[in-house]
Amino acid sequence: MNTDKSISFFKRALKSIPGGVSSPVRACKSVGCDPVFIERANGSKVYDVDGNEYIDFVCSWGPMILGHNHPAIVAAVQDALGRGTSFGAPTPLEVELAELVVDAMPSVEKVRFVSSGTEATMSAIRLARGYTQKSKVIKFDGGYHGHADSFLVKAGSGVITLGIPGSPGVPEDIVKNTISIPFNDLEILEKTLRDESLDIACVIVEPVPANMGVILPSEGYLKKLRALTAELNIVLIFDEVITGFRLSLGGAQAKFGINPDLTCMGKIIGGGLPVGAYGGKKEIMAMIAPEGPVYQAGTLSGNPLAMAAGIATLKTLAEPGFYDKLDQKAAAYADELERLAAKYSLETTLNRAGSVMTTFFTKNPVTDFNSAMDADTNKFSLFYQDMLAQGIYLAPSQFEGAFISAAHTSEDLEKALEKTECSFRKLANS
Ligand code: HOZ
Repeated sequence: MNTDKSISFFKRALKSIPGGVSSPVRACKSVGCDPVFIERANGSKVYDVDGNEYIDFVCSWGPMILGHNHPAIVAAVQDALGRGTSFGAPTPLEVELAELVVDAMPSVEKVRFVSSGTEATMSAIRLARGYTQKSKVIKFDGGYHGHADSFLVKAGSGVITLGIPGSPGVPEDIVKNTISIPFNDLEILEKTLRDESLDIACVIVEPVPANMGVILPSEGYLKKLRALTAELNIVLIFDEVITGFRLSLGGAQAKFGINPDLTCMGKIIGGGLPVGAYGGKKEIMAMIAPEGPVYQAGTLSGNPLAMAAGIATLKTLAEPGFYDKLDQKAAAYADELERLAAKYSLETTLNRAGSVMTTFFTKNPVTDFNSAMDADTNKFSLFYQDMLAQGIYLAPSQFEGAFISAAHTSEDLEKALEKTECSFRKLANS
């Protein structure tokens, strides 16, 4: 595969952009590759500047659940574009998307739009602190909630991928207000939450963690988390930036039947444009300025192009049978991946939630950060490089998910399985 143009763009990018990248492909460093530069995408495929075609399992790291260039989204954005790109003022589109979100997400009574998932999570914890008048934030080891200071404690995603322990620039004074505990451990959870000396304002959790690879909550774990936080007047925040509109139209909360107090959204809600949102109980949301005293702002929040893309996406996702079809396709694909791994006696564990999955290169069950860290990242790097060379575009990290979109055809998935078999065979013989 010729990637000369990507190589030359990367050299050029290194001169003006730190590490040559702005997006999550900074993780490429961990798999010993430089990123390919993308020229365009359509449906289930992305095309690089050298004209190579890839079947895309990154899906822009989650948002492209309908595939690239979905006609409804393109039409909606084009229509909005003709009327102006930003007003810093309310629009009918903003109200329509808010109503769609409130209808879809069981626990969300009111929603505020921002421009990224990070903005949503950092605003949500400020709100939780303002509402409870308490200070500490509980998160989970390997949980990733964007890159605001408070979350860069035992964080997932690029932080574990690049092996960064924390981050210089985050003051100790801020870090001391974040407590990170292991996911799926009920005993530590209860002990921590019941410790009155901690002054806990909120717990923020990805209900299905997907930034240390996909991890499933153990039976009853989220239910217990909800019960304890309700009992102890701690605000429960679901970070549904990945799971929202992915596991079902109502996200993980609808899937598991658990209502958090606040929900953070991003990715799919913007249909590929930069949108985030946070929402929840009216009583808590009433604390946000200008209704209440908790300040939060953003010139481009509620941007009309992004709102239009979000509306078109959510309306398409609401079509009957959408998630059943997508999940069945993903389940069948995951079964085949597991069959192939067994055929070549590879030690892997596949975790899947609906249409997002991770194949960990370890035979042990992966239930939390520590067990995720058992995965053989060298093996993953070889696998990644070989798959890329065969035209299969995966996230360049063992600790991310592979996304299936509505645009993946059975031919795409068969082809991806064929290439996977080739890679697995090589790994088995290496
Ligand atoms: N949430 C993104 C993928 N899980 C990572 C964002 C980033 O690394 O920029």
